[in-house]
Amino acid sequence: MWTCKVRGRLKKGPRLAQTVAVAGDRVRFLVLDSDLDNPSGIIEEVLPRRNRISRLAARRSGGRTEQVLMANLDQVVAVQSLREPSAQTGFVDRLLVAAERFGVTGILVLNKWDLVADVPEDAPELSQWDYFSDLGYPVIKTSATSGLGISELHDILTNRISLMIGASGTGKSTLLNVIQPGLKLRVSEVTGKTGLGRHTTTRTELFPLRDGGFIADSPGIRGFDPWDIDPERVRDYFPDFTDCARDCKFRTCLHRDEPQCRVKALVSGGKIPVWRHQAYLALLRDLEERRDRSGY
Ligand SMILES: Nc1nc2c(ncn2[C@@H]2O[C@H](COP(=O)(O)OP(=O)(O)OP(=O)(O)O)[C@@H](O)[C@H]2O)c(=O)[nH]1
Ligand SMILES: [Mg+2]
Ligand SMILES: [Zn+2]
Repeated sequence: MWTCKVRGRLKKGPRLAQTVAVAGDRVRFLVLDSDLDNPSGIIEEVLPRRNRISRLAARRSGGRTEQVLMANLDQVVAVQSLREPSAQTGFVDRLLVAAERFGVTGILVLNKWDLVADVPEDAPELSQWDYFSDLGYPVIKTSATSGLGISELHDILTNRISLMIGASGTGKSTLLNVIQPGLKLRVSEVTGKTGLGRHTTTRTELFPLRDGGFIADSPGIRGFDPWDIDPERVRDYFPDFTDCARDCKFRTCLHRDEPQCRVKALVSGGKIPVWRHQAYLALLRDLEERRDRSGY
């Protein structure tokens, strides 16, 4: 494996230095040392990206900086744990929007299934996830402890380039260690008091999979504000809205306050869950506010 630095001049410009070269990037580099044990080089050029997964960088960056989490990927795996920490659909809705936007396949992993063994499968907190599977997203129920869903996860990762993403402590690194023990990724327990993770993984790193493909493990993130989406376009990235939107009275309907909106009718009728519509409205509002604030 070649250890490379990024040529200084590539870091100039409006973009965050940390996203000049990210996991999954293809680069051209100059060999500095071809010593077999520890070869090194310097990155001269990052080749054009086929696609990417990006979010808005932390607020302190001024609210207008893109943070590219990974480039040139086939699929993004949203990892949620059902307990310790508890799951949030809002995160999944937003990540799937980013995936739809850039043509990346979205997959949902519900981990720590062993911790909800006594909860009936049709309890709302568990059955709500079936909605994503009805929409066509693969939903995999896993437990790193019991082995549930591990072979399914292994198979969906094989021969593809994927990114594992989710809150700290959901078990991203643990799952990868079970799938491929040689990875020996560092993991740690969630804190007892708050039930939150400890941010054990500190950078996004890409690993080859034994049976083919590549997997990137990434540090836990709390929120996900998708990058580069117009408020007027966000409805197009909710596949459950796009079909029925043809029956809204107005072609420009944002499914919010407009009269004779088919999406709202389906929400009232129970065909689209209220939480799903709420997630859409919250994202729409965020994107509008962001545009008002920063003027683009
Ligand atoms: N009960 C149970 N615990 C699990 C499961 N998967 C992971 N854990 C535990 O959850 C804790 C956190 O696991 P990590 O793999 O470090 O979580 P992570 O998502 O990589 O966290 P960050 O690197 O901080 O983002 C560890 O104590 C794991 O043993 C599971 O399926 N069931
Ligand atoms: Mg980790
Ligand atoms: Zn509508």
